[in-house]
Amino acid sequence: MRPTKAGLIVVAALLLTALTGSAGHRPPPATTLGSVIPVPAQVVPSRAAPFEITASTVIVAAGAARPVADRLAATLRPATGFPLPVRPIGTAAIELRLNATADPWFGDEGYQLEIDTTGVALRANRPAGLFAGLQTVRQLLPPAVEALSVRQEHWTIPAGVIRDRPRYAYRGAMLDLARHFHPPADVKRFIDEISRFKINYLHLHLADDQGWRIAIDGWPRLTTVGGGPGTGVRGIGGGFLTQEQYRDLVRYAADRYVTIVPEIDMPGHVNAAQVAYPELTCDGVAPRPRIDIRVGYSSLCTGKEITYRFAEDVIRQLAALTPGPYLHLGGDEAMSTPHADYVAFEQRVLPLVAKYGKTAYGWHEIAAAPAAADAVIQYWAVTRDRPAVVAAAGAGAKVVLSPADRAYLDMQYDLLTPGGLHWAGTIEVRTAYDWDPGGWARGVPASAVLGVEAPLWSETLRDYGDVEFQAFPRLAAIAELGWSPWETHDWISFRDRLGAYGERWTRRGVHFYRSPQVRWS
Ligand code: TNX
Repeated sequence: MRPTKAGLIVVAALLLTALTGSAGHRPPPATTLGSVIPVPAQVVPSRAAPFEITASTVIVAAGAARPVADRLAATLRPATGFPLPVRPIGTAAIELRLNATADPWFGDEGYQLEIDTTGVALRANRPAGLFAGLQTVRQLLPPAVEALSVRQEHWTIPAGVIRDRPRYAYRGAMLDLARHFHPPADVKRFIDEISRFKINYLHLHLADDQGWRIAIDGWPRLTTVGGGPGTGVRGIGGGFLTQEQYRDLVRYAADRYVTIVPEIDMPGHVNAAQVAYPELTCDGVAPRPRIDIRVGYSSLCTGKEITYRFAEDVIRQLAALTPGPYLHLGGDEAMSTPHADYVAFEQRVLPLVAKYGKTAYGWHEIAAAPAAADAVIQYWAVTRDRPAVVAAAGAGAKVVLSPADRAYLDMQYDLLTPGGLHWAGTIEVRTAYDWDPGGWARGVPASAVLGVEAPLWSETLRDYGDVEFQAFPRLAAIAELGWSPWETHDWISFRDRLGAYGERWTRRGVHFYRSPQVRWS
């Protein structure tokens, strides 16, 4: 039998223990090194005694490392009750440092964590890497670290070395605010949760047939009519974001190294906009407001100039509001737009995104337009052959994998779980975990894959508890597909780490699905 990498690591660890001997007098750690989601790229445990955070622990960090150190201290203070001062210089038990001598292996988001009995050294090229390392440190501490009041614990971190970096640059989650609006406070809670798993993009689906959720200057009725009370599925999902609220969300996410990707879906999925502005239809007659969940019946009038004035106003304003690189124009399920009109429409609007300094992004149907060669294409098909996507990738497009039968968080876990749809099948945790984004879309080379995203459509999600139930634990599975090297992919390992993680969700009050595939601690 060929020795596995994991096997070699264990052997190395045992040798190390044999050589260094003592297990020390400290209590054994509550977690093992490597019991982290997403699993780190390289883990070398040592049997040396763990490091223990105590009342006298000091954190040292200077310059751009300082904000991450402050965040680390702030996350550890409530449960430990320790002061954990952060100082610019000095000897410290916990040190965060940005590398003077950059090691390219770590890139912008990688980090190295060295833990021995005397302390913790966290190093990265960039603050985003320190932030990723901070998420790992949290998971290496006992689950009681999640408590909001002081707990008596040995706050140990297992000894060893972790070297880690992401497999993909794009690791996303999507939240649909159109079918049911979810207020900024809930979006922030969601950002808190996803950033723990090193998700770095949050795609917000801001408009659809049932509602329009972002204020656009010059088009006030989009939100007063299209986003007001009575909009949304069953008329109970009303609400919208002002531009100031959107900016605040962008800042909140950026503080957690999450970049927001706004989406306005066009030329289909536009009924709410057409109720507000009937001139966006071909006959100028306002359609009736829709609160059902059918798709494919609405289309912008691709032959009217006002359509392009509208699209450009929206694109210009969203680009100005969005520091991130991507602007998503939807493009899915335009069943009421004749194909030639669809292609002509995309040929005109996709370049507008570049005109305002952003990279266009769209659902895989946009691959039919040559302009998609400069875009990011979101693959949501349940089949693995999409020749148009292969052609676009060959012409330069990047692809984000969101196959609906694997990555859609709005699919039911099984036919008995409440909430969710099942048009793409049911998705238990193992189904969400056991696939490889790298080789999924046949004919799309691995080099064209930018990453992976888990979309959460909100037809059935009335409140934030519903959001959590659909997202967790499956989002953790998608996060691991996006971050961890394929060589580490192992369902049994993931299942066990997930089972141990459950206690952290429970302590935080996260309403997650207790899948029977997992033994929850
Ligand atoms: C299909 S997949 C849609 C959405 C629905 C979703 C429900 C895709 C790009 N469009 O309009 O909300 O199914 O699962």
